Amino acid sequence: MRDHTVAVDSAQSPTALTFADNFNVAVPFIDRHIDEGRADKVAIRSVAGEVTYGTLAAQVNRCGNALAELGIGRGDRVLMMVKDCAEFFYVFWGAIKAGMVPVPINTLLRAHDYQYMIEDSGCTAVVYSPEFATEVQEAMASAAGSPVHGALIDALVERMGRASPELEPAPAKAEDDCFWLYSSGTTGRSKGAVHRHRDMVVTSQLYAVDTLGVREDDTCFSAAKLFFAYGLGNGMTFPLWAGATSVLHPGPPTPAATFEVIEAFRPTLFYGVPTLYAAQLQALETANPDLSSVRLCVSAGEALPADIYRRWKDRTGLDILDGIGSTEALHIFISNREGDIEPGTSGRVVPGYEARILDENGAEAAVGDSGQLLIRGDSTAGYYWNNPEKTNATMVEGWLKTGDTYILDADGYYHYCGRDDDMLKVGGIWCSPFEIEARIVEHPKVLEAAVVGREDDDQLTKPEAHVVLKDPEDASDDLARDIAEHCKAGLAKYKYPRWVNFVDGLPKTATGKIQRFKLRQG
Ligand code: 3UK
Repeated sequence: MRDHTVAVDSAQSPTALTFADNFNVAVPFIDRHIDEGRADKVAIRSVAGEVTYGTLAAQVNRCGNALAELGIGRGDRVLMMVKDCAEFFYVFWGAIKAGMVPVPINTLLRAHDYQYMIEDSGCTAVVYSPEFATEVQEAMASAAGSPVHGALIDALVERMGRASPELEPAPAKAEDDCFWLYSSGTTGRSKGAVHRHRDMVVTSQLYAVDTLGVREDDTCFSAAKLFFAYGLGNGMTFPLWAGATSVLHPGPPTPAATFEVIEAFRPTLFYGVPTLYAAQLQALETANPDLSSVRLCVSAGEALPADIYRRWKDRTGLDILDGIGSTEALHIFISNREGDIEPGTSGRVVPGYEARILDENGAEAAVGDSGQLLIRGDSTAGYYWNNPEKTNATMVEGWLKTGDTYILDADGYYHYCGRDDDMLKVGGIWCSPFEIEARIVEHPKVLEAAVVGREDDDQLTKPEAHVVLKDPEDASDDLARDIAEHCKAGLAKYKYPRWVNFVDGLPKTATGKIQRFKLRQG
């Protein structure tokens, strides 16, 4: 172990991690591989070509230097609206190595979401792929506060060509702020979860290596994008930690595209979300892609129905390991494992994490009884940026409230029972019913609306809208379609209601609050 790095003692259970006093996490994830003789090994594969660990380390340094030349200083936030490509790695690690704070952002969002994040983060720079230029530039133009430096990724890469490939890691401590990830809230205002230098080490070792079994000879392909905590681990930190190879796909993760990537790059590990596995199963009725390189699949983001697990296993012969993670925890903390799968459950606690289920009185729920899930572990975010109320409500004495209701059974498996709030997971991505309702009522024919989650034929949740029209006579299939289109035009596309029901009125409390539970099916 050289200075700046971390000692991994796998003889202990859970694995003990000891961090050097001066610890910049870019050193063990990027520079370590040069010392360990992996300079010529391929770190990243994609249609754009291959990047070795040697090139990666040099490009990370060039990028850190190029960002500094733009006037970005230590501690400054760099928002990233970047597609899955090698440059994502350069910006993320270059910023960290130079002491800046990268903030990967969901690239499916819209200008008003970005404007909020620019203002909330007080970022000095936004780095973006050309695909997102329209929404990002609109957001930068309307954002209040000091001007933000916008850097199109191509221009940054050009600047990197002139920058030095040497960069000393900025001094840091394992507990120092390192990067943020935004997590959606019910009111549509997202919260920046502030992660530390050590957090990616903890998830990579405890979940990826010790639980999932990621190895140096693996090739990882995550259909979930790098800007999600889930994809960030799957497609970047896990392969980098293990000295493995990552396959990146810059486009939308459709069934056809993911099959093509698997056939072309032959990954051994595949990471998806339940909605994708369901769509892939449907596509497999008429397609017969060669999936033989894959040894194991992972699912997270929302509960994987037992039926999808079984159909996937029957059709492909492959296991899917369902596990629950969160942006705040950074990655999966309860999971099924190879040889220990209980379909329809989230599995058991990942060694190194602790879980508690509390009843409505705050007492430990008995085995078999449902309650609120709290977890504790060394990868959880320290706080939400600029939001002490949410921090105090969510992070209590080292425990993280997940917002999920769970049952622990007598065999140690955790059964997901739903959310404690009204938030929906659609295709593994957060979706606030309030935000969709606010958009629907902007439609000129709508008086009011309530949105709830409804299970589709695959038992996966999608938004359903109950709409009261100003004139009930206007109700028609055409208007229902028009309302869905109106949502697609103004919101991130996955948020549109899949069903629009016209109703005479909405169930409300005496104080006028919509009683969503009365609108939910079953
Ligand atoms: C829900 C699940 C049942 C649950 C994530 C893996 O999804 C991730 O992070 P988010 O912050 O959402 C967290 C919330 O999503 N959820 C996630 N996985 C499952 N519910 N079964 C599951 N397997 O409500 C949780 O609180 O978007 C997933 C790794 C990293 C992540 N950030």
